[in-house]
Amino acid sequence: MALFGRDGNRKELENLARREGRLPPGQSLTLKWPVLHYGGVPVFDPATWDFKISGEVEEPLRLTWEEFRALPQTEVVSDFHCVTRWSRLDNHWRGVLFTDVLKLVKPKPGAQFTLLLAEEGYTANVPLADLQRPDVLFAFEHDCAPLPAEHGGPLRLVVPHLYGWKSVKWVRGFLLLDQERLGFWERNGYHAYGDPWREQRYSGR
Ligand SMILES: Nc1nc2c(c(=O)[nH]1)N[C@H]1C(S)=C(S)[C@@H](COP(=O)(O)O)O[C@H]1N2
Ligand SMILES: [Mo]
Repeated sequence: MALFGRDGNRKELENLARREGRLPPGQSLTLKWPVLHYGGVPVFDPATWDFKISGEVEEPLRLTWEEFRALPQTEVVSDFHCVTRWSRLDNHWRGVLFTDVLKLVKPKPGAQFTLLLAEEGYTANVPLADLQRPDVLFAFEHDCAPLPAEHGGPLRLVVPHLYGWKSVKWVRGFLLLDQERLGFWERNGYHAYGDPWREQRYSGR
């Protein structure tokens, strides 16, 4: 059920979301859209931007911005949970499903893990199977508008069922791996998997 656009204050909506099982433990509802990231906001140049897939694939792939934008598009509505305890519900995303991107390469049999690669060296690790869910996409629109640069524009990953640090902003590609390789926050004390429903916030796995 859509909670946004209804009458009521934040606390009422939060109670409703909790009753409906939409808020993971220890999270509170925000009606705003916080901006959260490490480092600066990169400048986007469509002429030089590319998206690369390599690692455990038969042939590495490189797509230009034009080629990426020509891929089939999908809309997904999903909730977003940040490890710093805010959740934003009913986000409308538009972009390319991870599975539609993966179709363009031939993963080697051992490929079970991924490392997402973003501007300025930001990375996040996600098991391949978790990205193959029907609500995981590379998004370039949010709530029917181009994704603002501070929220990851031109392109970000959205992984609704894991904490927000896995939803890599300014994403530029990914590695397929036969062994787990930890990403930026995961090496710095965050949980390797990050399931908000099990409160996998920090360290351990
Ligand atoms: N490249 C990059 N992506 C990132 C981050 C970051 O520091 N760098 N922070 C993550 C965290 S912790 C969260 S909660 C979300 C926040 O997304 P938002 O700023 O659009 O709300 O982006 C994630 N993606
Ligand atoms: Mo976060």
